[in-house]
Amino acid sequence: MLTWFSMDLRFLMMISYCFSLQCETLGSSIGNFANFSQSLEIANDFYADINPFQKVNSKYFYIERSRALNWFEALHKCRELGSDLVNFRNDRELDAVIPELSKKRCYWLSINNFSEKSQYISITNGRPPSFARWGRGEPNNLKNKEHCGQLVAFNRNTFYYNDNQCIRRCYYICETKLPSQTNVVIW
Ligand SMILES: [Ca+2]
Repeated sequence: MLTWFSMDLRFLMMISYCFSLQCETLGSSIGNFANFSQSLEIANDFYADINPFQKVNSKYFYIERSRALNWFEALHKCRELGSDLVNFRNDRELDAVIPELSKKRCYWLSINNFSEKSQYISITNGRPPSFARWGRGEPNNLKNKEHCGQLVAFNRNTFYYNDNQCIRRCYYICETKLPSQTNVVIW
């Protein structure tokens, strides 16, 4: 009786959440209560796995650690995760993420100067960044080929912003306020 009651309760919970959160494939999930996992919109009172993002202060960041890409590929990967390339708003945000980075690597940011050479804007909101920690003499648009913003540790010391060629391969950082879709498990 206890088992049946538990299964019924789980079933009712699943139905309830699917109706309220517009479960995508309810039909395929019925009959597999023990490991029911679906992609659902996050509810505030609901436990949600934010993987692959990690929370740093009030934001969620994803730091790519395995594959370097050009700026366009990096942007696409962030969009696939429902996020954008990072647009740090202030020193506090940047300094909180720096300990997670490798000084041997570069990381793409959201800023570029595609539309106007003298003006960097963020692809995240189409506006000039409210914060930028450019390295000394940067952005220098070396050989008139550098149009994408990256984070790099000059001389493997401290991380600064630098403009570089968008086709260069760097790792990248994605940001989102809250992952809009994630895996939720109901036991
Ligand atoms: Ca440069």
